[in-house]
Amino acid sequence: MQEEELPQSLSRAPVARGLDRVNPLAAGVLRRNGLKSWTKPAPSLYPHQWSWDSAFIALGLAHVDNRRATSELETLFASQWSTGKVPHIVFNPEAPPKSYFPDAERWNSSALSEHAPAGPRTSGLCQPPVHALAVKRIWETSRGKDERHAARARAFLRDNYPRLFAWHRYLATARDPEGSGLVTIYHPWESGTDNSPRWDEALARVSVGEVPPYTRYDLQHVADPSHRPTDEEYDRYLWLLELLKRARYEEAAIYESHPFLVKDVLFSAVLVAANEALLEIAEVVGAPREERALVEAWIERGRHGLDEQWDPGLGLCVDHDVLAGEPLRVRTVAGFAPVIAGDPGRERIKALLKTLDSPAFAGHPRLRRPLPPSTSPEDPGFHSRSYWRGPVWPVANWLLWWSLGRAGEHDRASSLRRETLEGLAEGGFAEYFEPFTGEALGSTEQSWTAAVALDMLATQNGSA
Ligand code: 9WN
Repeated sequence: MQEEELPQSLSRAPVARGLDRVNPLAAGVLRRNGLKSWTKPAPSLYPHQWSWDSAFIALGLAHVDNRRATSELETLFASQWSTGKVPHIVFNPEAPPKSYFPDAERWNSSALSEHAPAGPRTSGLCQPPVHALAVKRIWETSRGKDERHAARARAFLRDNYPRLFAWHRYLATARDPEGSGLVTIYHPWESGTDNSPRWDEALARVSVGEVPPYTRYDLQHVADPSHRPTDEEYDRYLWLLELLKRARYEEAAIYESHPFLVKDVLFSAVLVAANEALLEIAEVVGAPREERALVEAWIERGRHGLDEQWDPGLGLCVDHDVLAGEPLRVRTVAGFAPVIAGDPGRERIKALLKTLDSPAFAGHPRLRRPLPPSTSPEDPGFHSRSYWRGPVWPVANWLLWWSLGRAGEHDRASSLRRETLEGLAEGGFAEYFEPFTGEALGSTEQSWTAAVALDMLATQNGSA
């Protein structure tokens, strides 16, 4: 992809002065991280293909290189499991040795599960299903283009609808045997917010057994180990992985004996939003009526499930520990799940905006910018530099911005967009940012950070 290929429409999108370099710089990050048909999440920390990163990357690429956006998702979906699961990592056989752990050998999924793809090697987990939102964006950005473009996009939708449907069906069934409308995760890595204090209580209940020896490589790619999860957290992550392997990644066996089963409200909310996008895609491709009815039922069930998780005291939605039968009352950005799922009703929106504007989140007086920290600075689990325990993540800002725009909260959405883009103009395309100083943390040149910037620049209120 060449920077000069950027479409004219992007330069017309109104942005504050001084932000005009963000667009070509963001496109440059995606170009440099790009491999043959997909994009690394970051230059060295993440050398493989990650599921929800790819969805965000495709969403951003849709504005600058539609063909590359489609190949990003096609490469990912080529590794879909026969159960419908889209794996959280597709391993890059050409990644330098000892660059990321756990590697394909540690997961060993194709040997352990008949459902894993035979060719590409993958992890045994999944991540939030942003993919249908990206497919929808690819469709939207092809509109108004020449007939060749539009025909290619239509064919892409036709090919991908069944894969998306199978993916969502997997989540609505295997991951929700209770029919609660909420997705169960087996590991904090599935949430995408790995070391968030959301999981502390449930993880503390897991008694860790003998973990085969391992070496972490992630720490060599960041300036300071405090940006990443601790060794103690890694022991727990690796122990859960051992247990999933012992269950041969079989859903029923996992559900019977796994010590970490949590209903994740952010994951579930993304699924509702993705199901809405899937309905629109179903319309375009003329999908069977029974399938559309199922998707509609999943949407309704998802919203109802989220409603049950509302915590009036916190003014947020909270996760639920299936095994302990208890809510996990932690104040994190995931608590805004109802607005991400869409249509939560006026009262709920009002309560969520009140929380968002309060000192618990974007109204905290010491913040560098009024952007929500991943964990509330008022929560005991808060840590301003540690990964999902406090730093501001542009990708989380994108989710809120997009959702608020969809809810008709245009002023809030505009302010989130402006602050996010100005922060990136100032600090670059880092993975996450210290909330009080704006210092760039984690990896530099993070692909999804660049991708959400491209989408925000090209889009005013959430829809292209
Ligand atoms: C584990 C790639 C991924 C993101 C996750 C983020 C981080 C991996 C890690 O990086 O997770 O999956 O090694 O820390 O938490 O959201 O998809 O960018």
